[in-house]
Amino acid sequence: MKTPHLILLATLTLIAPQLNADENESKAYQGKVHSIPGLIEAEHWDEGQTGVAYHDVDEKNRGENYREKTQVDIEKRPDASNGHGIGWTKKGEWLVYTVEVKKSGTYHIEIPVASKKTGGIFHIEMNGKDVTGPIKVPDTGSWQTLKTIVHKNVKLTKGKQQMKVLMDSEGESKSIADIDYYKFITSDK
Ligand SMILES: [Ca+2]
Ligand SMILES: [Ca+2]
Repeated sequence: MKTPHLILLATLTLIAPQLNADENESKAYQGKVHSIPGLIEAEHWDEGQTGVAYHDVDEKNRGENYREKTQVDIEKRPDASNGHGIGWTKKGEWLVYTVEVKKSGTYHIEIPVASKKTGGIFHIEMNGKDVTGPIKVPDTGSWQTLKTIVHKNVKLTKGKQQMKVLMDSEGESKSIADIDYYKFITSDK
């Protein structure tokens, strides 16, 4: 009489790790892996649940319902690329983007940001390794004014990887920055 239980147990054991793997997976937004060099819209972080694809301190999306239900604060703004960016950023928040670096080398990143008063500090990791060091956000005059900052000397290794943008500390603005996109440009001749 024990056999059916054993079969059930064996079946569950086979299925369970797959379910967990799926739940804990961060997947490229709409199945499109971001290419580097290239432009990555800040609002196109990975699909996946909180703690996997993102962490946002605000319980609800404080801005626009641009994509699936999420805690991440998306902002609709006509001055931004793709008409959207992220806003209401707080210390401890992060976003994951599945990317493919096409060529190993040195890059610089152009990032349009907006901040009323001096913004905060964030950094970018690739597969858990800090590749930028602190990126400081200046006062751009208002939350409605995007200014492109350029972060240089970013060394990247070829291959598919997880890019993670981490909000480290808040500035005078009590936030880090509104961010439109991250554009990776090769610095190598
Ligand atoms: Ca937030
Ligand atoms: Ca954008």
